[in-house]
Amino acid sequence: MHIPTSPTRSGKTLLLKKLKQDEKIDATSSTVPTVGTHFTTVQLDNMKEVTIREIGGTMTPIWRSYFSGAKKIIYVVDTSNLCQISVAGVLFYELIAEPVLSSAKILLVLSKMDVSYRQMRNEALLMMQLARLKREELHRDITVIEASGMSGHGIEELRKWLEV
Ligand SMILES: Nc1nc2c(ncn2[C@@H]2O[C@H](COP(=O)(O)OP(=O)(O)OP(=O)(O)O)[C@@H](O)[C@H]2O)c(=O)[nH]1
Ligand SMILES: [Mg+2]
Repeated sequence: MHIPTSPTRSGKTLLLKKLKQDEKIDATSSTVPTVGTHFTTVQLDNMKEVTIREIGGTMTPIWRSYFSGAKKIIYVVDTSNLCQISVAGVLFYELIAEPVLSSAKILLVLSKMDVSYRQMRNEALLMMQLARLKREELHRDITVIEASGMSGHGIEELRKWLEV
């Protein structure tokens, strides 16, 4: 299982920390950019464990080499920074068009919701042309959630998605 990214610091590491619940997170929390990839094991409610591999933002040029065998993909987009949405959209398209991921379940996480507005979320989806992608890629199972590793918003939803 992987968490690919958009090129800027979209919030993957903080989201995983929050999901793992092993550290208190508040406004003073900080992360360092993930160098290469990083494995995190998360305990789910149904006594199962999942291992998630974060693919650091700098790894997108070679992220294909990590795709084979992935059953679920979590793609994290920073909704508080619309300047990088078009790049995030292109990479997302690359992801869903990838043949080795044709049967993978895809979760699109709109992150940093604590510092973005609802209108920005709608703009982000429009700019990523999600409606069109869903129409044209009907066979794809794409779920969208809003989340924040800082406030914990959406973490339960993310957990549920990992459980099924
Ligand atoms: N306000 C706010 N800031 C966040 C949130 N998530 C992450 N950040 C901040 O955004 C920056 C990048 O977060 P990371 O979690 O390291 O991002 P990343 O996607 O893992 O980045 P790379 O590993 O470089 O690909 C850090 O300064 C975080 O504190 C969030 O939900 N809300
Ligand atoms: Mg990271």
